[in-house]
Amino acid sequence: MSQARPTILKIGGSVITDKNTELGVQMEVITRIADELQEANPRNLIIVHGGGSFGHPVAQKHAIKEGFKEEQQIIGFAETHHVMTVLNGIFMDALIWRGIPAVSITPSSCAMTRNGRIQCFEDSPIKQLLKMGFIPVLYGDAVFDTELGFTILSGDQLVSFLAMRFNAKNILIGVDVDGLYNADPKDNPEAKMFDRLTLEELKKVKGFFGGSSACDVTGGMANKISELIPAVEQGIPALVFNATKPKYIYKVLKGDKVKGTLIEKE
Ligand code: ATP
Ligand code: IP8
Repeated sequence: MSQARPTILKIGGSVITDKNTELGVQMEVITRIADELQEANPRNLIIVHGGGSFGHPVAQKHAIKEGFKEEQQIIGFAETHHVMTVLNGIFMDALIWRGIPAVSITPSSCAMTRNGRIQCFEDSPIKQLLKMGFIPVLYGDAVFDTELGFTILSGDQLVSFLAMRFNAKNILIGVDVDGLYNADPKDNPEAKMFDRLTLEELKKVKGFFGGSSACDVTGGMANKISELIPAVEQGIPALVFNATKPKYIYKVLKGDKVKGTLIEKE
């Protein structure tokens, strides 16, 4: 029997951490998300979480994304990877102690990039996890790069890559705003949200999507959207929604309608 098409859920660092405080965790949000995952009891789900106030400030301090240039960065790479494992541990704790069969997969141990783009990825453990009913959990990480020595692999690149590799049914992108707007809604209260965008429309409005107001080495919303395009081109729909809102993760996993921006091929 062939494996059912998985859903890829990204939980943004803006959701589970406080991006204005280094190593600040949004514990209440993590707890609530774990409760919602337990209640939704999803099958065929891959979760990817972002770096927020854990990965980004450390990666920025040591210029990890730019690659290896000097000896002092070596400890910086180790620290960046470590803080991501700490955040992942906090998230995993909340899932495991609720009886959710989630298993953490460390990107730096199964992926290598070439100039920042995934070049090889060992997917057999994820295939096996899905086949056996587990929920694989990955995250943006400091990874090894064949040209740069090392770099940062964003959770957003991973989401799109996994969606295409596993022929996902859909992509759900949880962030701390309601969807995609014609300007950053945090800077502009008049900004208008898009309910639905086709790829053609998305490409026209791409310039509206900016970075993150907090420390972010992977390009904020603008990069998130660029990463999504190849997966949507393959016919995989993506929904950008607010994962800080109670019950939203539960509803999107159940296929219920929530406020957000749906991106479809046409
Ligand atoms: P992380 O990279 O830590 O995982 P994330 O994936 O949760 O973080 P960000 O990279 O911080 O999310 O991107 C989300 C932010 O993008 C929002 O908080 C918002 O302020 C900003 N943003 C910029 N332009 C727009 C726009 N046009 N529409 C919506 N959000 C936007
Ligand atoms: O938050 C970046 O992943 P993202 C992770 O998904 C690091 O962009 C280590 C900065």
